[in-house]
Amino acid sequence: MTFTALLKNLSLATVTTTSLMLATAPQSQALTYIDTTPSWNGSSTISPIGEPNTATYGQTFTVPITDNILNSFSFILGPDFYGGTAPMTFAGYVAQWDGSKATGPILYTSGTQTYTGPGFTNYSFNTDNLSLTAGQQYVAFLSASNFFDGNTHLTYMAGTFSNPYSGGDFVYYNNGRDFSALTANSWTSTGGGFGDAVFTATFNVPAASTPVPFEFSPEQGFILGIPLFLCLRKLKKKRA
Ligand SMILES: [Ca+2]
Ligand SMILES: [Ca+2]
Repeated sequence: MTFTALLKNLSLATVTTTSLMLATAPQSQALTYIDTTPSWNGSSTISPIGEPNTATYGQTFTVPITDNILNSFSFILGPDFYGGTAPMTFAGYVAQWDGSKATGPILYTSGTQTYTGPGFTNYSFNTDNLSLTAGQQYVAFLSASNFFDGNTHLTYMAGTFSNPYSGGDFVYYNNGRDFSALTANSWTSTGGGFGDAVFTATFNVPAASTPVPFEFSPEQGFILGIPLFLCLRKLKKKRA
């Protein structure tokens, strides 16, 4: 069949049912994991975190080059500090890290969490596809600063006291109830001395644009088909 014959056989009905897939399938799997848990002995901890003094513990991390979407992060708290000062109320946060402090806006704030003890409790935060800058350092942290009530409430955080993760370290700030100090002043420890927290983070690639399969409606197909119909007629006349 020649190209002209093929054109002649192309009916308007064919045009009206043409479907086009414009994008590839979405990617939702986490592709990069940071996980220092294998370097934890199951009992070592850093303490104390909570009210009244050392209100903020965190871990700095470097965003992978292609997988720059943060899906989740986690820390482990416990056991109850000296057996009696839980509950410790706090929230989880993410912000950019400038080498000595959090900087810019707080990019993620969790709901209120309460450690009640007595054992270790894993706190995992779903950051809902938080888009970060590839290669840039950030800090994920837990802070009790916004939840002080005048009563001492403390616990521990699981720590590796080693350096399984090279893209960041455990950091802390004795910022008391002053949450704004976290982005204003250098933190008390900006890394190195305590190794890495027992910390996980998951990342994936930016979601591909949502697939947009579409079909021409009969009306659209008719309208789009008119120029083709005229073109075919013109072609037919020319050949005649
Ligand atoms: Ca308290
Ligand atoms: Ca480290």
